[in-house]
Amino acid sequence: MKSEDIDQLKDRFLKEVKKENSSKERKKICKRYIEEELSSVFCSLKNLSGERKAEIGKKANELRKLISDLLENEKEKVFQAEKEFDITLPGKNVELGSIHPITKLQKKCERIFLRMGFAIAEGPELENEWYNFDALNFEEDHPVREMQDTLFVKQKNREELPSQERFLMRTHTSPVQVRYMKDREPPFRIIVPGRVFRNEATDSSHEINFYQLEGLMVGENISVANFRSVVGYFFKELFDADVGIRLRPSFFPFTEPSFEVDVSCSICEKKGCSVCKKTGWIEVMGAGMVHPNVLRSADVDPSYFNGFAFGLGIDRIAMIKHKIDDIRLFYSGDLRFLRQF
Ligand code: FA5
Repeated sequence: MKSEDIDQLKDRFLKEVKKENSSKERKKICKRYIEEELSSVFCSLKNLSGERKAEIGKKANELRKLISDLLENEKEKVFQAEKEFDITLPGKNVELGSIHPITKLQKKCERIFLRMGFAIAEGPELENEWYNFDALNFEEDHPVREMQDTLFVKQKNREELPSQERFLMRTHTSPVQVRYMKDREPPFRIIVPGRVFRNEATDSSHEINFYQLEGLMVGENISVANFRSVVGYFFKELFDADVGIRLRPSFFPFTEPSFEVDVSCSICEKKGCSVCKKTGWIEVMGAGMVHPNVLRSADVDPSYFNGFAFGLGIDRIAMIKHKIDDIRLFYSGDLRFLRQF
């Protein structure tokens, strides 16, 4: 080793640090030169004769001091930068999102039913035909099974598959009735909030994707009066007022008798508008006494147990509650709309 080798090492080092803009990288270079390059120089000193050892050792020490000072200087710069940070400056604005009005309402509905002793159950959005239709007593040729109403999943040789293996996007939350009852013993008191899908033309009160809240109460000697009382309490709590409720006879294959529940239209105060189709009433749920065949599908003996079920349209309730005249606004992603909740 010659004294010029140390000069060359110094040149190489200075070139490298000058090229680097980031303080972090400059610190890395300094450390590398001290820990690798210079330490191998110091190691090889022992093989040198006295005079050269002293000359090269001195130069190497000078170079180490230069690099260490630079390293200290870089550390100081970072420290100064941190010290100069003004803690009195206003913070950066973090844009917070908010909970969607439908989710907010769903949570509110859940809280009311929880107070009445209902439990919350869930089921899959991708459902099979057996749970969505067969188990709920739908006839093989029921019109809702048509492509116009239901979003079916494309499957190879679909027609040949059993209904348990034919998939669709659930058209309602009712399949969870059977899913829930199947492995449990009555009595049951559950609600099932969730997203459902229908293949329909949209308008101000119909969406292709919307939310329902299913209710199911099964036990001994349950009556329509019990149902009327539960929904009466629910709507009173939800609207914080006595809204008008009316039950109309209807038909669902999975309930007998069946009814449609309407609440008075708060958007037009019953004067008639496009949402209530000029009737002053908005249909918000389908309901009825659970059909014995549904109980049988779930292995519940209908000679001992009976009950009621209902399916509430959460979007429709949100429209009434917030006086919104078009359901499509909920799914428009328009922040001007969403920021109002
Ligand atoms: C049903 O879906 C039944 N499963 C409800 C039910 C459950 C009946 C249990 C009996 C026992 P229906 O298709 O009527 O029923 O829908 C229920 C509610 O969902 C309606 O009252 C309405 O509030 C809402 N709804 C229906 N279609 C749409 C749509 N396209 N967009 C928004 N909300 C809808």
